[in-house]
Amino acid sequence: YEQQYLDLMRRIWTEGHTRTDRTGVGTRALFGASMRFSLADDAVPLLTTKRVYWKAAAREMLWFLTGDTNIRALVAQGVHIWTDWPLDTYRRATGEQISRDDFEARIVADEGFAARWGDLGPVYGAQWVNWPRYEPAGEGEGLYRRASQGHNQIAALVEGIRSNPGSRRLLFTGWNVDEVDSMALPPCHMTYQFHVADGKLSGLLFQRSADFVLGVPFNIFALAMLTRMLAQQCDLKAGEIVWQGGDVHLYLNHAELVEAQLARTPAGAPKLRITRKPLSMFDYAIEDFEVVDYSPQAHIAAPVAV
Ligand code: THF
Repeated sequence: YEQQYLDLMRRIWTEGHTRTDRTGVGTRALFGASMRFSLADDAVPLLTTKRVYWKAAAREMLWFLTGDTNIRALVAQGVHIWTDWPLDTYRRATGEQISRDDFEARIVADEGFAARWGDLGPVYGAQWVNWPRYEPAGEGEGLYRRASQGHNQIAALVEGIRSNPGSRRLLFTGWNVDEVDSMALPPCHMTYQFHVADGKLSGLLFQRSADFVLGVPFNIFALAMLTRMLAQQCDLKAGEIVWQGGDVHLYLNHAELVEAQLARTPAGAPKLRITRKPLSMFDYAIEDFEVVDYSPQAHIAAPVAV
C-alpha cells in the first residue's frame, strides 16, 4: 500500500512544476492526484519508510471533534504541530523574539495569554461541529443573529449514515466561505465524504493543498482513524479510504528527506485497534487507540513552511 505514496512522491519530485508559494519556500507541485488504501482487518496506512508520530495526528483529530480552535489543549498534550502559526503572529505583533519552547510554556501556564495568542480562528473544529447558523433576530438587532448553537456536521453525518446509508450526501466540509479570511490558515483537508456499500463504510478526503512530506502522512492516518470511528458508531465494517489532492507538493527544502525516503523499502503491515466502543463520536479518548505491528524506519525531520 505504501508504494503508492512513494511512487507519487517520486513523480512530484521528477515531474512537478517548480512554483513559488505563499510561504516563499518554493515547491515542486502536481495538480490532481489520488491514492487509495484498504482498511480491511484493521489495516491502517501508516508509513513504514519513516516513523510517523500517529498519536499526534490522533490527538489532533480528537481535538477537531471537540470544536476547540485554540492550540492550548494540543500543546498541553505535547502536540506541537500547530504552534508555528500563532508563534509567528505573536513575534510579528510584539517584535519579541521569544523561543518556541517559551511561547508554548506561556500558552500552557497562562490562560489569558492562550486566549489572546493561541487561537487559530474558526478553523476545522469550529466548522465541523459548530458551523454558524443564523436565526431571526429580536427587536432592534437587525434581521438575523447568530444562533447560540451552530450546525454539528459530525453528529448529522452519523445520523445520516445510520438512517440513509445509500445517500450521496454523507459529507462535511471545513470550507466556510464567509469565514476563511478569519482563519489562521484556511482548511487544507477541506471536504470529507463517506459511502456505504456491502455493509462497509469508506471515506474519501479532498485536500486542496497537500504538503506531501509533513501533512499527508498525518492526513491519511487521520482519515483512516475517522472512518474507523464512524464505522464503529454506525455498526458497519470499514472499507477503504480514498485520498485526493489538488495542489500536491514537495517543498524544495525537503529535498534531503525525499532522497532518503525514496531510497528506503516499506516493510510490515501496521494495524489500528480501537479498544472500546464509546457512546458517540465525541467520547473517544487517545487511550482508545492502539497501533500494533508498527516497526518503522527512523524518523526523518523536515522543517515546516509557515
Ligand atoms: N502547513 C504546512 N506547510 N504543512 C503542513 O503539513 C500543514 N498542515 C497543518 C497546517 N499547515 C500546514 C499542520 N499540520 C507537522 C505535521 C502536521 C502539521 C504541521 C507540522 C510536522 O512537523 N510533523 C513532523 C513532526 C511531528 C512531531 O514532532 O510530532 C513529522 O515529521 O511528522 C497539514 O495539515
